[in-house]
Amino acid sequence: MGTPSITLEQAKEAHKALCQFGSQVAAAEALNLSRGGLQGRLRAYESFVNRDPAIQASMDAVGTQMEPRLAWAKVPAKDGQPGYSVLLKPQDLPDDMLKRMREAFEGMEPATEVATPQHTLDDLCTVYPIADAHIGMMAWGRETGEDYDTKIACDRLRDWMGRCVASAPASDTAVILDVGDGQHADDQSNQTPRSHHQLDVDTRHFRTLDMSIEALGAAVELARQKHRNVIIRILPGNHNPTSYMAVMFALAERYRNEPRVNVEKDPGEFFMMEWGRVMLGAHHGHKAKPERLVHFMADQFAVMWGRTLHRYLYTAHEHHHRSADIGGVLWEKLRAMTARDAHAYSNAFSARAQIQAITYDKTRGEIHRVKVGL
Ligand SMILES: [Mn+2]
Repeated sequence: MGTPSITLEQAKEAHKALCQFGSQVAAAEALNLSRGGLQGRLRAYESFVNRDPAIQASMDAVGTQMEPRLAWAKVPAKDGQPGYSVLLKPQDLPDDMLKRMREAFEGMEPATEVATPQHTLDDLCTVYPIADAHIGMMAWGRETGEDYDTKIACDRLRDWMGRCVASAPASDTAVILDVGDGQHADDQSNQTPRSHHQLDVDTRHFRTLDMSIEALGAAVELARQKHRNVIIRILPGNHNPTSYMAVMFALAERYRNEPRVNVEKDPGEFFMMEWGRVMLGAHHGHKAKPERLVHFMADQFAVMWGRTLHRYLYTAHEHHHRSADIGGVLWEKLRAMTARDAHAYSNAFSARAQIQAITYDKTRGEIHRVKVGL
């Protein structure tokens, strides 16, 4: 330590000199000390006089008289118990620092539950589809026209969700729908799992998952300030057929005691929901063309199909918009949230990044839409 330890005698001597000479300047001169040196000994004397009896007892136990700045003291073995070392560390926070800390904490709002919004529109449901976020992807702006990395992706997700929520109606229910490829890589091999295409990744997979969970959690916090109920559904894509589970399980645990937030822990790759006379379906779209997905909806969810009049199917995967009426379903392929990577740029893909808030009325189907993008 840089500060030499002060003995009890030196501390007492400094106090005595101050009493005798009446000023710190005179006392320091008499003891041939700088004023700072004298003040250090006076502080040591104060700490000795005002010492907590428990601290004094523990110092007696290890055989020291003055509180050192920082020191290890050995307690010898006794009665068959092994010896151990104690770190003596003074806790001398000046009064003004304590005052400043108290003032800082006094102004801080405690963390509270998000209150249920008082006014929501019972017949409305707003879906926030987030397609192909590709968190963890790396794009170099000089090569692709736009930088992208994990931080940019997560900031974008929070910012765009905030804008969507602000402009959407105060619907009773919100669905945050990750339509697959929420993460760019499935593990640290940095290849697509099935085709082994090389991937440009920003960083460690651990960090990508951690930041993905935080960003989606932030999206939920935004949504539950406006909507009475929030449903979260995370679908797998071809880039993250396994790692999507980590995000899903983490969010399910995060909201396990929050009755207004329902994280769908569903092992299937299809999202299907009924809202009045509305049928909503979603799939990443990498395994079947939309026509087959529509047939599948009619076959597998025949009862829901029969009860509904307005039917919608969302897919993702190809990062550009396309839409068609297919046999009683309005199918829509969504733009991606991600920027283009080097592969997309070199293949002359030119789609713009976007997320949306799409609102459905129980009897009239889609009635409102917000688009947020670059
Ligand atoms: Mn995909």
